[in-house]
Amino acid sequence: MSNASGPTARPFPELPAGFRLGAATAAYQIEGAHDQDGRGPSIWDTFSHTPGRTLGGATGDTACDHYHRYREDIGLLRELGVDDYRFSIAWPRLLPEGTGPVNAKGLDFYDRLIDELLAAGVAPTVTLYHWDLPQALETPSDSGSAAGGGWRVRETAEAFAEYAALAAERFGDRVERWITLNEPYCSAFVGHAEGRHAPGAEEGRGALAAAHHLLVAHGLAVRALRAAGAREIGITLNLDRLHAATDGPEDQAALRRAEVLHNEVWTEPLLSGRYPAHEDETWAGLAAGPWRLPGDLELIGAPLDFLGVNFYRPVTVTAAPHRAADPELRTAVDIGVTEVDPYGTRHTTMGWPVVPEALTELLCGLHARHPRLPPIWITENGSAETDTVAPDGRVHDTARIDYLTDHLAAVSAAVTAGVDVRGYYVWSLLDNFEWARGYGQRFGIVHVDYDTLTRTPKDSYHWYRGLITAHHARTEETTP
Ligand code: GBH
Repeated sequence: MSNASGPTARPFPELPAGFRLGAATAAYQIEGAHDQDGRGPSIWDTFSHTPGRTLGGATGDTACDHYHRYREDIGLLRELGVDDYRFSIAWPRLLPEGTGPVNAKGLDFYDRLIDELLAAGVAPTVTLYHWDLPQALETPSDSGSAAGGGWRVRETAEAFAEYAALAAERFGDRVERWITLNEPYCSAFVGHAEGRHAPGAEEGRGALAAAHHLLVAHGLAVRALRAAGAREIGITLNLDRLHAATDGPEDQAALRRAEVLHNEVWTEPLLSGRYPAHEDETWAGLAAGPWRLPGDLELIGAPLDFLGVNFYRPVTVTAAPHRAADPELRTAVDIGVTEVDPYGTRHTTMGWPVVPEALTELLCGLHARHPRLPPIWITENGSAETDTVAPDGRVHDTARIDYLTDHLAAVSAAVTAGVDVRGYYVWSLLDNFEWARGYGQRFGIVHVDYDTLTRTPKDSYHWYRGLITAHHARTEETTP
């Protein structure tokens, strides 16, 4: 396609007819209104309000105030012309205690959101869990009925299935795609072993139990969603395209350990119905832990309609001594691996190297390794940049336009090579609360001024709009 694509004047990447384009967000990162209309607290409220946990003590109390400004934000989506919008439901808005009494005002909010999206011609893709576990499931309140323990206990997976059933019964007639979990790797390991995400724990066993219970939660939710007649069901993983720093045996062994921890702990049970075989005690522990019950792997490995993949950057690893003194932690994330950065290329403000071909390689690798691979959706891809509103009132984020152009071309190359990729969502519609990094990282194609909450579409927004228009025109030409 030869269309000039705006500020960088590079051609738009060619995508197959019918390929769907969208944008993504997550509840805690944009909604705010953390204590309004009956929403219960989540582990991210607790974590962000704990001193020292997030950059500058940032919280999601207000965030982008999307809870009150969703009509304006849907207007931005309509103007943009996206096919799909991926957002997450805040579990503690529907069920303030995680289980038990339902909050009608929470259901009403997502009803209105979904109806307005449909009126704007945008299909909803709903993530059920983007990290905001109801606090009552982590530590029970005096009045609460939950047992506590969070993802370390099986009851949380059972509560998740009830929540999934509630959401599917209420919204299933209007939701196109359901994503059970976003990046369970982060929930299990960043949250329970590294402690950099909520609930901020540094436990080996706890992290392994959480990993298993998250997978069980996924399996139970798939069953509940199917029973409620949900349309398409999948899960979103942050899979890594990994390299070893050298060909030496130690780095190659480190690479294998990282492949297991970052990718195979998730892809093997989900796509092959088994835990990865590895000599390392970690994975033996995960597979044989007391948390595993007969039938779990069949449940976890039930067929999916799609696999969501979030991709930002490749990772290169080298062998390193264990960092943790605690031997229990060594059986979880501290696997004797450290990241190095040999990438002589541009880096985003996250410090992440920009290497688009790594996305093609990741997708082709998945396709080659998994005979049962369902269709893939890129459910997040994007770039954090230093975006400021220029004197002309615009945000000239040409580096982001380059990033998105190159990664869409990388997806297109994977499709050409035979990988079944159905859609691509930009992370993110809005600048938002970037977890432990607070408001210091801007991923949006729309700028948010956190003092006034003014939204300013960046140049990348206008570029994406042009790309979507051109893609739709081309799809109409090729499909009678
Ligand atoms: C995704 O995570 C998330 O789904 C999304 O919510 C997020 O906004 C987006 O990517 C961009 O990061 O805070 O310094 O401890 C991607 C994987 C894992 C990247 C956790 C940041 C924490 C680094 N993320 N990691 S730090």
